[in-house]
Amino acid sequence: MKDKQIEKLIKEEEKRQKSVVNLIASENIVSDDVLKALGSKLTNKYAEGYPGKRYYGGNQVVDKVELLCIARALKLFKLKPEDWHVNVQLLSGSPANFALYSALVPVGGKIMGMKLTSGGHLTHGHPLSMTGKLWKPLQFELDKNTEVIDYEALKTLAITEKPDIIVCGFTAYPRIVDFKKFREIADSCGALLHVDMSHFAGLVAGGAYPSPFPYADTVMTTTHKSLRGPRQAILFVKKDAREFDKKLDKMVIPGLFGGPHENNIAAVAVALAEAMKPEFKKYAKQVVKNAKVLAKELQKLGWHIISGGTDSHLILMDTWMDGKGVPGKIASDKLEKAGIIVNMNTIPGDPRGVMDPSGIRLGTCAETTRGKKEADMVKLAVRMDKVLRN
Ligand code: DSN
Repeated sequence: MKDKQIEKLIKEEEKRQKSVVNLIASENIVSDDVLKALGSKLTNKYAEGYPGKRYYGGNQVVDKVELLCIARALKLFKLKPEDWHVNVQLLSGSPANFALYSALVPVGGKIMGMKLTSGGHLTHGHPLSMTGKLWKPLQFELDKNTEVIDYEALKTLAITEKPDIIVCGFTAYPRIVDFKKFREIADSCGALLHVDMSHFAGLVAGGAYPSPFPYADTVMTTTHKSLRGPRQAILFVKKDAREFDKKLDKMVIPGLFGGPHENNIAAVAVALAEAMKPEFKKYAKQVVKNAKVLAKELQKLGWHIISGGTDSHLILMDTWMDGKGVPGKIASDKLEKAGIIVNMNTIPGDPRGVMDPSGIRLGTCAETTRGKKEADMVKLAVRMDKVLRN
């Protein structure tokens, strides 16, 4: 590179990434092919609009890129093009959720989603997010004793409050979600069911987590977490008389965004093809096996694992334990000093608060990409326990 300053920083970051154990649940390590597509000359092209309907000239090639990405997204999740419409232009999860609500929920309508402190996301209607300002938030929490979703309580809330849309999806909920029950709850109050599968999309693709598609009206995923692609998002909407496809595409452009990043879209296409390979199935299953072992070992060492374990790549660990342990921020700092990267996180009903929470969130996607197996998780748990108790 001619820019030596940036070259040096990129090298520094590469070195940092190599030298640490990465347990950030939303991160992964992409292939060289994904990086090549991201850094390709496709970045030079403006392509406002959709394949075959662009505002600028010269889109013969990027049209093929975008169509290939869409076809691969459908194939990976076993969807028929006559049943599902796909938009691959969204840059990340938050703008994708925002675009979906903007297209399908009237401003002032109600969004029902899991509270941030229970494992939901800001864009599931948190009062500080625009999704909780432009729409009325209806936030639910987990059952205090079991630390899992109480579907009966959700149904009562839905029937009483009649949300326009129910968001099912999480950034810090470790368990399998019962999509069928969510569908029944949505039907009981006439709401749309939107699944945000950003965290577990790769597990769905690899057959290690149930698919939400038989139940959802709309599905969003980011592509950079368990799916192991570049930073981008995909929106899937059911194709039927409700015309979600037309409403969504019109909201994305001209409603909210301009030119899509075709280099990102190409990189997503590469990741989707990688996720179709038999190795990816093995990978997804190993991600879950590793998380289960790590959770169990930490539990054996005396730590409170929220909900008693995990069914996915994600573990929520209460490090504070009512004052018997350390707050999440201190736990995260101590681990970082020891070369283990995690993020502090609230736990359900957190007594401490969002900026100084009681726990940490762990994930096994990145370390599984590096080839780590169950025995490594046992050692890792012992190492983490030593650091946290020091
Ligand atoms: N920041 C992502 C996560 O870590 O889960 C969600 O936006």
